[in-house]
Amino acid sequence: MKVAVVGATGLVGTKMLQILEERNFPVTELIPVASAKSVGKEVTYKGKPYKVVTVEDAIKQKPDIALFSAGGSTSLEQAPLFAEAGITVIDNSSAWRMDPTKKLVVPEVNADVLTAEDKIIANPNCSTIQMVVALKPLHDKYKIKRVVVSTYQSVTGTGVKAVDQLFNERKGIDGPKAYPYQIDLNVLPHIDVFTENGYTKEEMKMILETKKIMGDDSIRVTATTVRIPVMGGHSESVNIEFENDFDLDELRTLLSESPGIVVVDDVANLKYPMPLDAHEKDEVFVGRLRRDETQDNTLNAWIVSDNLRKGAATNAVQIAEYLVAKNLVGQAVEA
Ligand code: 11C
Repeated sequence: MKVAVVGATGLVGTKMLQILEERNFPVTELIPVASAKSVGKEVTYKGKPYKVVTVEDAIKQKPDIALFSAGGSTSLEQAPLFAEAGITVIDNSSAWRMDPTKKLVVPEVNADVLTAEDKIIANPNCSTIQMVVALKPLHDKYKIKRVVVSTYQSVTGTGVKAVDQLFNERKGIDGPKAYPYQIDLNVLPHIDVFTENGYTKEEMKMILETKKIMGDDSIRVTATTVRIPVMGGHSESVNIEFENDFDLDELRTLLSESPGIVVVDDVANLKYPMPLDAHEKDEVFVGRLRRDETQDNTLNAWIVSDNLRKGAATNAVQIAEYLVAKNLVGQAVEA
């Protein structure tokens, strides 16, 4: 596969290169792409330097797949140029996620919706991805009625500027701010912009994307998304009400046998998921499993995952792996 990575110098783009390499994705040619100010810079893949090129140059080289992590407006403008040239785009921005003509995919949940005709495929928001990986087996078995989620999100979800803000504040250095307030030693109940209904866009993403990925509009979701001064990964406290009752041990076993999930739930030995442990891992870690004793058929859970990996780059590469495995991409499909 000829693979272009658009936004190759950003936090997620860099992680995409790392994950393509780690998972030994069948890259025959790598085409790193970035904005004009990064063209000519070099990125490293499998120990070799590659020069960053423009979008136009990348399209001329006709990659089979383009992994996009270049922001919503760039994606709206440039993903169709790739798609029109027959290149399959897997886009990490929010640009196409709720477009009814585009698939929104988490491989463990709904890879089967993909076809060779899908030329722009949307990668969901990080906080949504880790939640639906855990929700899917539970929904299949017990049928979810309602989800109440509060998040504790890493500054890496915002990007390099936010990571710099956190460490500058920690060292007492004045510098550019990614957030309207100090993030070190603080908590901001505010991720992305506020919308008319008082929820933030991040909260609305969790609500709407969950229904689309799970393929079930009847699941009611409400969310509060919060930024905390942490790297490593996003954490989520999730209250899940089911139509049917569950046995807690059986539910724990079900989760531990489901794809992409590691159950860490041994409070007697102080074992529970934490972003420090999830960092640089591809799985979704689930723990603190317990009954909500105030309501029938209801579970409390704690879900942690590395937002740059499963929440972004790993999920995108897994979509690409699925397309390759099912022969839905590349020369063979076009011939
Ligand atoms: C955050 N979830 O942690 C965001 C980052 O729609 O892909 C990813 C935004 C997105 O700030």
